[in-house]
Amino acid sequence: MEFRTKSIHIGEEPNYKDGGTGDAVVPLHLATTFARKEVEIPTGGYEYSRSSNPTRKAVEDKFAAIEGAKYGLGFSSGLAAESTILFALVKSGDHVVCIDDVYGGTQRLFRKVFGEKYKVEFSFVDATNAKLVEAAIQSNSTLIWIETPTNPMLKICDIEAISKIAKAKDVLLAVDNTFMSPYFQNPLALGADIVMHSTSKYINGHSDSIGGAVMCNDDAIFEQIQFMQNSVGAIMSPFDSYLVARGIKTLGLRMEQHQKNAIYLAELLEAHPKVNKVIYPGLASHPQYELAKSQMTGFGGMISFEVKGDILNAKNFLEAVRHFVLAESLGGVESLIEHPALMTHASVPIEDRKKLGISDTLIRLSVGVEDIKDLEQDILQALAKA
Ligand code: P1T
Repeated sequence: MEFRTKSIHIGEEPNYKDGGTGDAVVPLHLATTFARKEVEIPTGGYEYSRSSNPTRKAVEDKFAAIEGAKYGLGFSSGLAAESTILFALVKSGDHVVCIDDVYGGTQRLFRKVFGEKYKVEFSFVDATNAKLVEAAIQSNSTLIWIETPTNPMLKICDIEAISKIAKAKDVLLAVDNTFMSPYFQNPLALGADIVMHSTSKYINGHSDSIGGAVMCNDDAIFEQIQFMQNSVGAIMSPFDSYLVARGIKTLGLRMEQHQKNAIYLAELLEAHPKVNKVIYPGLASHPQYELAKSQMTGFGGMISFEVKGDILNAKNFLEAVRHFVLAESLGGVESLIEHPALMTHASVPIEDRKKLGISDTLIRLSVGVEDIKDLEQDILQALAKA
């Protein structure tokens, strides 16, 4: 099956068996527990909803299908998915190599929780250079964690090259694929061991559900993560599973429109006199444009750019837009705009932000699927006020 067919049909095959009603859409199963006819056998295959739930199973089957994976798991947030991966696969005294420009919340989780509290060692490196990843690997390294493209600098890592290094050094590679969604990039096919998504973004796509997903192919990795998920209880609720399953059905359609609008606006911004620089993987000016074309099937809907001037010019712009909602998060049908240094990446130490290029004039756009004429007008009138 092709992507859009899978995203609609997998996990929602009508059930006519044993008096099943043949729902064309997965029902919302709110039951926390499931009755059995015999003491030792769960009659319908389900026991207790923390361990597994029919609505969650439907969305988990979709997660696996759209990433081309054997297994999918649904979590209560992207960070819950990340925490569970680390609890399952990393222990105190282990070392993790992480890309430097990682989402601020991920960096906080790694440094403050796993680093300071559980004594896991981290090296934050510029993983756009695979050699730096290789050089950072130590005898106690067990995991490499990358985001590509990164949040918010849209740096791109060579997944295939890093996966070869990981295999040679017997270290696992996990990729946060939130920015591209499974429609534009499939890290498992490029050699990654684990893929993670914040489903709060493109996968759900409507800014009305916080969730996370993990996909993998290896039986042992899956069993460890599933065991940990059931043990710590970081599960996607039935209602969120229902919403996310619904969102996935239009993921392909939405990603095409996000990208179309983003390409248009990236070119508009790049040519504008009040703009310093534009970072978008689909622009020939992006330093890894060739790599982007080779490992992704599209460029997505995220743009970062700097307005000319100082923080006041940036604030004027941010407060002047009308159709772009000034808010954290990304990947919804509505366009969002934010200031990484003051909002999503405020928890990243200031020296690190400076090194990464998260400046006071950097603005991040999550380009929605609205009519491009309205978005264009909005950007132009706000730039006039910047
Ligand atoms: O918010 P949550 O579902 O827990 O996902 C965390 C997360 C993980 N990975 C990436 C790449 C992310 O962008 C996020 C969340 N990011 C934002 C809220 C943001 O505005 O960037």
